[in-house]
Amino acid sequence: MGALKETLRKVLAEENERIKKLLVGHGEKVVDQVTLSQIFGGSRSIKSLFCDTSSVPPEKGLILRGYPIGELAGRSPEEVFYLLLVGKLPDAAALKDLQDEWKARREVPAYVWPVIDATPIDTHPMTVLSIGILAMQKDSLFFQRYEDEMPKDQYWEATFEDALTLTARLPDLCAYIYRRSFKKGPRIAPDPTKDWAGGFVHQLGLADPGGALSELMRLYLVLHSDHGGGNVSANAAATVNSALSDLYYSLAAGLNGLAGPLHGLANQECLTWIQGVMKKFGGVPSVQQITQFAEETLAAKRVIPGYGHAVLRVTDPRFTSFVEFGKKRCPEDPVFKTVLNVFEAVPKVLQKHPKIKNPWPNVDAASGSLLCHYGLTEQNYYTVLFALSRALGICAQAVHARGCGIPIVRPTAATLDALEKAAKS
Ligand code: CMX
Repeated sequence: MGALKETLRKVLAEENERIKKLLVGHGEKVVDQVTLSQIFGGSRSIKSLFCDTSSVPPEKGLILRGYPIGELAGRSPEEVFYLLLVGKLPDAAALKDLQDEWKARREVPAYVWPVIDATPIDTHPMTVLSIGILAMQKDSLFFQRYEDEMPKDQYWEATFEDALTLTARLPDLCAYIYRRSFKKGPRIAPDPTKDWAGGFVHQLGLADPGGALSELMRLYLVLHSDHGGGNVSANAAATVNSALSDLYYSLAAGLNGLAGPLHGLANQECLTWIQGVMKKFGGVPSVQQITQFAEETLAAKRVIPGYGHAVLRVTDPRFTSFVEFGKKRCPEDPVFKTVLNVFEAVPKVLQKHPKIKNPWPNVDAASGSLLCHYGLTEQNYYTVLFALSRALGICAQAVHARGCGIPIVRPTAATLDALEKAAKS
């Protein structure tokens, strides 16, 4: 891993130089302003964070290190993790280096399994994942080295080591959570011949003749890897990490945010909603029937999962990539066909409500239908897949934040009195 670490050292030195230059003479430059509505509106669109791994222009969607996400659809999670860390795709040697490193570190320590086994079997898989990550916290190199008086300029190296170990171990941990939660049998040992996604599918123990599920998993793990710095999971993890809580604490914090139904849990909710409409109409519902069902959902003051977004104002390109996969691989699947009909019906329903700023599908609108098609039918598990992927972005962001010396995050909260005074002034 020496080569990747040395490349990162150079990349971080250049990044720091750019930040230093930017701040000299421009430190007081105003880049945004804050309105009262934004303070009461979830801080939407205020530019107050720094994140260089990816960005989400509202009219385009996710861009990872300059690559629109659709262009990365054929890549592996390993390549994307390298890209997030270093800013460019790896050559063959660098890719092999990272794959070998992940393989060497992938075994979850034996003390973790009894911790997992102590949770009630009906505990949500996201809770079990969070517990599993925190159970490994004692292995944090950052934590240990901080206790040994690590100097500040080495924070990023210790964070990088934790990032590699954590991301290497997660497939094993996540696969066991699946096997245990859904009574699929004992843990399956890692297969050293497989890549990160293929090895994970192998450990899930699902049939994968022809490798289509592994291909879908590769796509899934690429598409969910990062989404800028302001989303709940990235933002929560970055805030916690800025207190120099190590990556185990920070990742668990971020993933706890991902477990919310307005964020990552929406992919589980989305499949449940789709199954609800299919059940009601006895098969693949027509666009008209879905329209009626969607209007009933809104009338019941519920959200339609998989639609809308806090930033995006177009169809999420990650949804488009999943749809392209489905059209190629399983166009006749009834759940997938329903997803396409929902795409025709729901935006028109949402557009009738001007308060809904984005009527278009997000990443969660199609993935469940594809997972179901390949036998991964337990939707309570879907956010764990999202988490496995999002860990790549969270870890890469933390390495850069510590490498750039970003201080503890501490915005100021105003009282109602102070805001009323500001409104009058
Ligand atoms: N169905 C019904 N109502 C919706 C809606 C949807 N899909 N999307 C937005 N709205 C509503 C909001 O609930 C809000 O209502 P209130 O004013 O009554 O509170 C109103 O429209 C305005 O919301 P907005 O400004 O358009 O959207 P927000 O930035 O507040 O919220 C999001 C964004 C994603 C939470 C919202 O669109 C939503 O709840 N979508 C469904 C859940 C979902 O798919 N989440 C996954 C997002 C992707 C991810 O992070 O993983």
